[in-house]
Amino acid sequence: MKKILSLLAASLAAVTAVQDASAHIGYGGRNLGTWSESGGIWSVTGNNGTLTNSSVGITLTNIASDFGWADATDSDYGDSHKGRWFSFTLNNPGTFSLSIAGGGTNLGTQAGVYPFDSNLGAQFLPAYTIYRGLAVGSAHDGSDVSIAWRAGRSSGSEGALNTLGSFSIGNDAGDIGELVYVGHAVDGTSANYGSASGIQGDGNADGSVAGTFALSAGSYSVFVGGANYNGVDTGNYGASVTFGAVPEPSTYALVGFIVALFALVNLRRKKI
Ligand SMILES: [Ca+2]
Ligand SMILES: [Ca+2]
Ligand SMILES: [Ca+2]
Repeated sequence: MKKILSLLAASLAAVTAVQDASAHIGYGGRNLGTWSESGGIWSVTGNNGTLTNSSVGITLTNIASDFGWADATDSDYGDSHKGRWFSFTLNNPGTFSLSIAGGGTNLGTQAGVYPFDSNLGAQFLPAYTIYRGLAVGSAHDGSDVSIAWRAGRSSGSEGALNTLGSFSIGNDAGDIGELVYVGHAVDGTSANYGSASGIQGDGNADGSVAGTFALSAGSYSVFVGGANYNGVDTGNYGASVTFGAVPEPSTYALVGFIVALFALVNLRRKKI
């Protein structure tokens, strides 16, 4: 039985490797979960990674470049496999935070997650874009439908990926779907992510970035990539991705209101 299990694991790893090599958009191993809210409490199912304090954390050790996100902010777009794709589904609307601790150095086959070290050279400055919707199965930049879409937008495009707006990408069977831009977060300043208009950096290129988004119910894609516009490194960077529900301010407001009400009632009782 053990042998069969390890054989299964090996074939699964092989399948994953093949998928990576053919550069289709895939979410395998990077599901941030299906989230449901009841009475202000969120529960999550189906997630990869670990669940801690109502947040799902997934560690990456194989982000394919240090420039993938930034290179898709310009007029010739970018390559959708120069980063990593995540998915999540919300059964209810809510406010969610997504943070990335990057900084992992490019150590090739020894890639892993290391703390950001300002004394080191090339490191991973993280950025991400959230899109509403999931890519159609086996979508890639080079399918006929993707190329047709790209040709209508920009001549000589590097791919279909647009990290500052919506874009469409399809598969070899001719299926195509749109990923609808929701928002982005990026580490650093224009000194690293370039001069495209509309980018909102966090002002400090320290290998980490975080953002909070009010999201409606539905399925979402997240592209995580490097924020070094002039980067050329196609190595293996590491990063930790953490996603979780943020308590609604209205909940705090309601609690505050109830506390104030009790105080008022108590005050009145004392007066009587
Ligand atoms: Ca580009
Ligand atoms: Ca480029
Ligand atoms: Ca930062």
